[in-house]
Amino acid sequence: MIKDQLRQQRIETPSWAYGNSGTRFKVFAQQGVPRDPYEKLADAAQVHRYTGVAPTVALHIPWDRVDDYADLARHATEQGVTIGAINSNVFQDNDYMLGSVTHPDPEVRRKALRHLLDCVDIMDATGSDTLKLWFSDGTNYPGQDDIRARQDRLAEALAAVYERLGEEQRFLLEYKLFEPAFYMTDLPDWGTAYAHCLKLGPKAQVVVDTGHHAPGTNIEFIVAFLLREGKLGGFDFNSRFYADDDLMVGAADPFQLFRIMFEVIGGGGYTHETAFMLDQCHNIEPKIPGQIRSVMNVQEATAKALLVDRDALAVTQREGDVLGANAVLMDAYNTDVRPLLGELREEMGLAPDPMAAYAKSGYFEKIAADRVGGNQAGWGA
Ligand code: LRH
Ligand code: MN
Repeated sequence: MIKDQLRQQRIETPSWAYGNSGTRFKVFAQQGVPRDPYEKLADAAQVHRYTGVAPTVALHIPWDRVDDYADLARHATEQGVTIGAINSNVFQDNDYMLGSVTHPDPEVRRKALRHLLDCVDIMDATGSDTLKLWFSDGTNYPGQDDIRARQDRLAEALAAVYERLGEEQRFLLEYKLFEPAFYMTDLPDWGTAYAHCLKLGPKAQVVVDTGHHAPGTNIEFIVAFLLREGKLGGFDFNSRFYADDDLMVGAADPFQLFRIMFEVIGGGGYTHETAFMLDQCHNIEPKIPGQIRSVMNVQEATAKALLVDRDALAVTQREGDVLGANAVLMDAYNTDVRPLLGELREEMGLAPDPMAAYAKSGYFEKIAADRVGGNQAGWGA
């Protein structure tokens, strides 16, 4: 039973995790980094090859711009993966200094909306059904712009994108507390994203990036609430010690990831309707192993959450047995699920330890030798 549920898991890896990334202080280049989206997809296919549960790859436009998106989708299929969410990018163009879809200048707003609609065209060309919208829009000083007017502009742009979506398509609206804006962010929290999505309709849902909250935020409460409302579209999984650190999911706080997956399962969200995406940057660690480890962290948290004895929990909760109820959850969390996952991988025809299997494959040595010259991929267009 639990193995069947784990075998059904689908985790989407982000194309940008395979490229160079860093901070404002330094982006460290690494050997063997892909130079184009084709090589990124080849690397992502390695993660699926050794974990069996990472069959889709999110793209980011223009970082993954190509002349022929249908050909890129064909290449993905040849590699054993498919293209997942299309991520828009209205945060790197000089014109967006004061905002993109919320910018005071209607000309700039039109330019930003044009990009969002172009991303839907790319969804059509690649067969993707999901558009992920994150806006860096915000202000740095009180009085810089009118908070309410910017919400009107945001709502107008979202409505235009919603209108353009096809029957089977949806968009996921991503919120973030701060950065790059440091006074007010136009989409700062789940409530603002939820309110906009509610007004738009069923094809608009909220994506929870686990690095986008104020310290101390109970993220699993947000998950439970959005699931209850049918407005949880998915996750950008990563972890952090301080801000939007984009570290490997489960690395900084594996217990939080377990609590989140516990609410996902309890709220009926452990389905393929929920997009379980990774959104991470491997600034100093090797990229493909970093993604494999991240997928394994999600598998482990999910296995532990699936192990919770919900009948026993219901009894202890009904009886107000506080310690008893907490113990039921901690028993599951404190269960070592690695042997179970090792067995599952073998039953799936995979090596029990994906990290060791990838390391032994020689793939890294091959790409380090082959990928000489050209421009390594990164966050630059
Ligand atoms: C913004 C964000 C968003 C992406 C970007 C790569 O912080 O989480 O999801 O577009 O990272
Ligand atoms: Mn994100």
